[in-house]
Amino acid sequence: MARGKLILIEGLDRTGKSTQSEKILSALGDEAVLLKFPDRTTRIGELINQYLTDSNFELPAQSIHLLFSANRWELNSEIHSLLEAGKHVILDRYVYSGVAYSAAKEIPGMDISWCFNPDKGLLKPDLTLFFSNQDSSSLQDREGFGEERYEKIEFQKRVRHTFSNVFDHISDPNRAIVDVSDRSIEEVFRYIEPLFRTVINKDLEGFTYF
Ligand code: DGP
Repeated sequence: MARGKLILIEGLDRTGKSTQSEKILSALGDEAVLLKFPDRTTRIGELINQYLTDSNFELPAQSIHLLFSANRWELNSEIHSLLEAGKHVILDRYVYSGVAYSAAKEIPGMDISWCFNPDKGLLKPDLTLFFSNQDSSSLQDREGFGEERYEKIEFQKRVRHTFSNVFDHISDPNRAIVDVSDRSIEEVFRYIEPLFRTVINKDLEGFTYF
């Protein structure tokens, strides 16, 4: 049986990643499953959720970084099995967010290479769509923005910049940038649909890893 394909939707906060991930899932129906990182439902995920939502819950930046990575590792064998069983797996965030949000903290010693290390060996997506917009200033007008730890304009600007450094560090020919500025949900979907359908129809053998 042909293996399923791993499709990653990555990007900046509030660029419509989750909406488009759901739309891909609807388009593929039973052939696909959608997983979101961080997965806040596991024991590790609960800790991550507490860190993101409770400003009094402090952890060293290195510790929370490793927890986010551990959260990806705890689902790695499930993702592997799903792909081997022929299911397509759609991921809403993954390794790139892991590296970019932590490296954007600019903590001495926590450079991109350090941040990437614990994720080395995770499955590499067959397609990565990176959702971007023109600037982060309009974020503060979005409903609910500011409720979680990283939802601060200055930090988001640093994350934007760090993502491009992360892309220079981690090469991947199967990555495309999707500029969502001034595009409706339907327009974005029309743009990405041929991209993920092409990958799904490919006959790929074996897996690649970060
Ligand atoms: P989300 O549930 O997609 O809104 O993500 C929650 C927040 O956590 C968001 O600001 C992005 C950030 N984030 C997602 N994954 C990681 C990660 O692996 N490491 C770090 N440091 N932050 C992450």
